[in-house]
Amino acid sequence: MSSLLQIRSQRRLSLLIFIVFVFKGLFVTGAVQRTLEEARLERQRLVQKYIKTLNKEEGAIRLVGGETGYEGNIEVLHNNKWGAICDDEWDELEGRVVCRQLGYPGLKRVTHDGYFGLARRRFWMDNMYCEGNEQELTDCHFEGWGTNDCEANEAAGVVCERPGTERTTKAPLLPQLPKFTLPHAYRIDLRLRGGRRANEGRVEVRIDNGRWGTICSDGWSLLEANVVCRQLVLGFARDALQTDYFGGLDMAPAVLSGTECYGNETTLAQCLHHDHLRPPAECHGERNHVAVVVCDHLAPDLVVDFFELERTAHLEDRPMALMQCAMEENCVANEAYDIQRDDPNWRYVTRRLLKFTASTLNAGNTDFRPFKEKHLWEWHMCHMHFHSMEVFATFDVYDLLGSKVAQGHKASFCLEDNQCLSGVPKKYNCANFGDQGISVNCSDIYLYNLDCQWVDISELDTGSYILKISVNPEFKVAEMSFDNNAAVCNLLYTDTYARVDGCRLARP
Ligand SMILES: *[C@@H]1O[C@H](CO)[C@@H](O)[C@H](O)[C@H]1NC(C)=O
Ligand SMILES: *[C@@H]1O[C@H](CO)[C@@H](O)[C@H](O)[C@H]1NC(C)=O
Ligand SMILES: [Ca+2]
Repeated sequence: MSSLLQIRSQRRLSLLIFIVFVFKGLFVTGAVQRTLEEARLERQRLVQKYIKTLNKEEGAIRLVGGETGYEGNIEVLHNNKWGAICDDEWDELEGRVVCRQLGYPGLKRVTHDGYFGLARRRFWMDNMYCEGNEQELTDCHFEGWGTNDCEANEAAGVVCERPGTERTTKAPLLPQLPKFTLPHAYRIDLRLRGGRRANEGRVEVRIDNGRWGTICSDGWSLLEANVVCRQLVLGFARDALQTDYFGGLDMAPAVLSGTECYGNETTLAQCLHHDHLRPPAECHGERNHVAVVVCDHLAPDLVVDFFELERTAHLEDRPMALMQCAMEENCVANEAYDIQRDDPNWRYVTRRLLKFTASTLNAGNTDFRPFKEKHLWEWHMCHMHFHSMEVFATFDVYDLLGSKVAQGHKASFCLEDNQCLSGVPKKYNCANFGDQGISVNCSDIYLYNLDCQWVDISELDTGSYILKISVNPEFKVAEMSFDNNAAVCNLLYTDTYARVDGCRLARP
């Protein structure tokens, strides 16, 4: 009982953060400059992978019985239970999907006949058939859950490429066509069609007085949609959809594909597209789906308060005995789990944590609301809290060459008004399944003394690093701008202290 009261009184104990294990070096170093889009996709895949595993979501997969994390027999989650996969018809096409789903750079080889041990659980899948480009194993064809004629020694496995090996070893998923801005000399017209109101609809483009056409929906995101809304003087994008709800390709064929904006362009012509003379050069989206926007003059705008970050950052050595909840929530580095497994005195081993307060202001003109509807929030036992967003914030440490060296920390938070400018009433409150959000001119604050509000840097050598804190990192919730959603700071880590300074606002 007393612990419950304590929880009520500690304002944000209810916080929940996931640490996602991002393997050292998986993000390839300096030499290879990747496009924003690639980085975004990679990050999204990793996050999805871990969220699925941690949330025990249908279709999550894991490797068991291997010596390293990137090899083993495969287990898949169905109906909340893990099950093995039978090796009948198991070959490279299936193996590739597994390694990709797990976020590894590629497949080294597939294994048969229980190479990594007997199947420890029932077989969930048999006679797998993948085409090779599926995002998840469950997208492949198989006999049906549990239908199999397999013995325990028929477990299917994989050895994936070691994380950190060069991406060049991996054949690109899709051929990358070159992209260009549209020529200045052209006249580019833009309109929305098929919507219920003037502020929504499929995006139609006319290039140099040609025919009106739609935009291929591949990669269509809030970044591109924001540019369309800006150009049409309709404000900001509230939604970016890939749909035929407002009429699809049958209403107007696509004239642009590969559209990719940074987000600060004033017209769609400044964004990158496939060669417009061969439209649509390439479109993989769902049949008949086109790019759609919903614009709005109201939008939230989260801004990271880096002064608070610089002021509060400090080190703490914390015994693992006090981190059991945090370990359950995966708020520690991978190595901590090895210690727990191998060292009988693990409770007395300490982890070194870089702690800081993260404060986020909503400087927009409407409330910031969580991505998930209230009925989809998940109860989290350890911190006794509901998750309202899969990932609200990430905390990453990079070395000076740009490689991520401390586990990327993904956070699933409770959002509320902790502090508002004078005269602004607090509205959102996490307690008692209250509504979550951040009001205009209010800040959501995660104090440094909260569980999981840290980066576990135990394995890091002392030296100079870059600390990056990002909110709404996947651009899942619409905002006026994403260029102020991250703070990038210098981190000096010595034997006795840590200092964070020189922060600037950036893009996640
Ligand atoms: C958008 O921002 C990027 C990165 O800051 C910059 O390189 C680019 O020139 C900007 N583009 C426009 C159209 O302002
Ligand atoms: C938020 O604060 C800004 C700057 O102080 C002010 O201009 C604006 O009117 C405020 N908005 C609301 C809704 O309180
Ligand atoms: Ca923002």
